[in-house]
Amino acid sequence: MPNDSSSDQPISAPSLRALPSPLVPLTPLLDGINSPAHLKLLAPEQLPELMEELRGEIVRVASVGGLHLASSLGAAELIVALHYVLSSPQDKILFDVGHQAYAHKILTGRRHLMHTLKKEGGLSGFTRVSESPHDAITVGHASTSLANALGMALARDALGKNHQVAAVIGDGALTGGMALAALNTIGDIQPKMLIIINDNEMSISENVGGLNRFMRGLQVQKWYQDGEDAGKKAVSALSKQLANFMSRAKHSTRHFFDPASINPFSSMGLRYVGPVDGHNITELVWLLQRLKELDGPTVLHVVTKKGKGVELAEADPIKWHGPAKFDPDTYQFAAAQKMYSWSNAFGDAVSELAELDPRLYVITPAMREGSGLVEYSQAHPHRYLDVGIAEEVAVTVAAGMGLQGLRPVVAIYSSFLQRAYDQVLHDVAIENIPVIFAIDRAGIVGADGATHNGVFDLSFLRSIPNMRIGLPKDAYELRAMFKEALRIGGPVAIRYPRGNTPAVDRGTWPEVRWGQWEWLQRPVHSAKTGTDEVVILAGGKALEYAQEAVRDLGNVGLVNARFVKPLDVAMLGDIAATARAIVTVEDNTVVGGFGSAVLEELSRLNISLPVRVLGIPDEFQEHATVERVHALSGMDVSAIRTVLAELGVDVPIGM
Ligand code: HTL
Ligand code: MG
Repeated sequence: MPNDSSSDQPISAPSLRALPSPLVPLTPLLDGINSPAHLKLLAPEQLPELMEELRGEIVRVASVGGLHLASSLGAAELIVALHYVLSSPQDKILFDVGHQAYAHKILTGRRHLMHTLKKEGGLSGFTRVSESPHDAITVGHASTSLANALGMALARDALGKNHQVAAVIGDGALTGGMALAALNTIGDIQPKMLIIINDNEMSISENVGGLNRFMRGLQVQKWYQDGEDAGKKAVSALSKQLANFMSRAKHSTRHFFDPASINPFSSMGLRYVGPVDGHNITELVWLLQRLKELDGPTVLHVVTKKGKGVELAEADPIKWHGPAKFDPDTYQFAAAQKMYSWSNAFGDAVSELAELDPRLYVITPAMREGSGLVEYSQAHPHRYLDVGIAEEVAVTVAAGMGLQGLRPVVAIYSSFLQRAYDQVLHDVAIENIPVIFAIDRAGIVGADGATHNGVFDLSFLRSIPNMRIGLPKDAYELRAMFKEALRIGGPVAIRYPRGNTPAVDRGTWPEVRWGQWEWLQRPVHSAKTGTDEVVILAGGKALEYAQEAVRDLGNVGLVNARFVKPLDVAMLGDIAATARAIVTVEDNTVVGGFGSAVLEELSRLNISLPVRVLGIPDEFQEHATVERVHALSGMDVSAIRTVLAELGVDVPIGM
């Protein structure tokens, strides 16, 4: 990973470089910037031109697909202004979620590595402390920046330093409880810091929540006050007020520009400034130069457009939040085949189940699109709730619904459920309340890397009493499990991976009994060794690998271990009584996961036989393709075959 502060080029005026190809536009200003120090050499009048170059660069970088284009386009001016005015890495600039920070990466010495974003061995899609001294925090999950910034500001004061701490937080991330709780403490403690709200009215989908409504109100009121030529007038009016204010009360914590009669930020003791146009680079620079001098906490409310500068992205920021591969000149997508994802399988299942069961209610913490719920939300608007990026709230709202006789389904990504552990345990499980957890992106997710991998849910859920956990092998089994979950009640988790699965016929509802495993391949007794055989136990994504691994191995048993809690104790007992060895495979950490559950049960049965536990090792897995991470983790097809060979199975070489 590059270490920018040590590799900074000697500071020189921006130079013109030869074009690598006639298709690549000239970027004379950007070419001269390898660190924020170079950026500061530009005159303020050059910044608008730099923005053009930077936007083109971001579009080219993101055109390979799977990158956060629209958010990074929207935050570009803000990032340039912050680096122009502050001095990173001495001043700390924190990005909430970190998905909007491509301009920051480009300006801090990583431009030449942007083509490696989210690829194996390449740059992270978010900010990472270990990647650059300019990345103040390691992120990927939302709403952490304000508490982190508060900690840094307090550390600065405790250590007698005097740098600035600035957190950039989106209106979506601001809906998270952690962000709001941090504001509460910041208002109380009054540390010197900048809180920049990047308000684009969007989370991944349209933003929700009372605070969001309040901020809309601020905007409307502001434009109304300022009359026709809103944007420009707003900022210059503000500039005048700010100048007056500064001369009058330099250290006051009182708000000086507060268009709403009741402003929750000012009420909490935060100096509120805004709303201002987040694409007017000149005004942003002017404002930040002044705000950075103020004592106490200042909230700067910046209005931006998600996808700014690219017409299509501005018009459809949901589609362009993380677009597939596109042509950077024409913005056309490569004609992609429509695939059926696990999320689609879930969306179809709940849409149909809602017709059959009036108690069903689906809750999402800001992940309508990713969770496959667009159709459901349109078909059942009165039994659908988006709580914003507030996983804890999603789970406890479900507990309340469950207590009142509904059958809530919390649609949640595995890694984001980590946020709501106590809510699952305390609010749902103790009273055995019927809440179904539809856990998407379970297992390795690939390009989003360590922050987004969902490899802990089996471990942290199976330790909770009353919890049931199932891993469907395909979309039919998923449907069967949701139907069964509605029948049995209590807390039930159904986990499925990122990626595609064969489509199902709608209206088909196979049956499954909770806790019952399934033989997929019974081992043929081996005359050659005279012993009973090795049996593989695997569920979900890991089962795909296991099936492939035993395709030509008739003497190895394979079980669809589709329930991790409870285990199929009867079947496990039978297998343990006759098998020579057991291999477990799971797309979860091996620490406390499925293999651990099997070992615990064998211990209880007082049976000892060789058990090999394959899964994700006890380390954070970095970004790479899902298949590569599984291979590196030692749980893919070839790893399974290697273990079988070690256990004495006759495995043909060359597969
Ligand atoms: N829940 C949590 C705790 N963290 C994350 N990151 C998500 C869900 C998923 N997520 C994102 S980006 C994003 C969500 C919900 C929207 C953020 O909206 P915001 O920023 O207004 O803060 P904007 O895109 O610039 O509008 C990712 O996982 C990347
Ligand atoms: Mg937003």
